Amino acid sequence: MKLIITIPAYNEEKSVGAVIRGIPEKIEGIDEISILVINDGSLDRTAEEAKQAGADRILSHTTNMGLAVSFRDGLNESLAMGADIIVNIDADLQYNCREIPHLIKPILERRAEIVLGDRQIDKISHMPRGNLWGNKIATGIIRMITGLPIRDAQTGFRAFSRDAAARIHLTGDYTYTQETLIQAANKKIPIAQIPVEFHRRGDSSRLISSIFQYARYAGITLFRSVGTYHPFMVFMSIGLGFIVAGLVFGFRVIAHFFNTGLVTPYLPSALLTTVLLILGGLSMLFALLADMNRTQRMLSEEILYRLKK
Ligand SMILES: Nc1nc2c(ncn2[C@@H]2O[C@H](COP(=O)(O)OP(=O)(O)O)[C@@H](O)[C@H]2O)c(=O)[nH]1
Ligand SMILES: [Mg+2]
Repeated sequence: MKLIITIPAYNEEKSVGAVIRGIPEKIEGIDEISILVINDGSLDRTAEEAKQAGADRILSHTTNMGLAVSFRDGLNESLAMGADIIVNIDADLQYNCREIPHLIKPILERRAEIVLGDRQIDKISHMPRGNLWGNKIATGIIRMITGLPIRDAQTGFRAFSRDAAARIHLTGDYTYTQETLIQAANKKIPIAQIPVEFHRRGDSSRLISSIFQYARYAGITLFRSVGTYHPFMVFMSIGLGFIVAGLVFGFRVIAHFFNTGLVTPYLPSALLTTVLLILGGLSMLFALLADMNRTQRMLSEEILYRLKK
């Protein structure tokens, strides 16, 4: 069993070395451990510090591409390096490397293919109020979309089996946390959750400069993910919405038309009804097209899965 630990890092010279040195040298059930740092265009000594601390491979981007791209590259590189299990942990010492053996246990015992380290954000006092509520709302939305009892959808401390990593194809370029869960739920990949420690960050977040920016990007990612897997439902609902609105506004017009054959007394309503009904019909046609596109995506995903495997 080969375990690869991926560490996305952006300007983390102060902590990346300590994270790497904290990784256990031996783990029960694992024959080989490799450490892969994704150095995302850091302007400081992140790469040197990581190398010195014993990272086996450092994947460097020339410029800052963002965490989602780095995470995706980390998963794909790990698969290419022959990983059986992949663990992602942040470079900022907020998670405890000593907990890696617990995190991978459900995968070793074949109880799950993905394991989430639940930060138990209700029990900690150092998370800023805005982040706390942002996290709770985002997790609530993910629970609704996936139908799974996820406790912490934004955690960065996660483990993946080789098969799960090969099945997940990320396309978002800002956050990977929700997209992985939505895909996993759609593909019925079993997910386990274990409580983990979550410490205060020594300096400021590299990720969240404003909670509104995060909400905007996360919103777009969410909408895209749902639209990707349930386009028929999304566009049919929009179409039905237009048609119902059209019928409500047009009730009098239609009744009058059937009685007299005229719409002239209600010309503005007639116009609005026509527009709404056309939009509804178009949305429904679009639902059919999008559904065909989804079928194509599923076929492409199957090819990608086999290639990655
Ligand atoms: N590769 C890469 N990693 C990033 C980027 N931004 C943040 N990270 C890393 O992702 C992890 C989580 O970021 P962090 O700033 O701690 O986010 P927070 O814990 O949600 O506030 C850390 O290891 C960061 O170094 C980025 O643009 N690229
Ligand atoms: Mg952090």
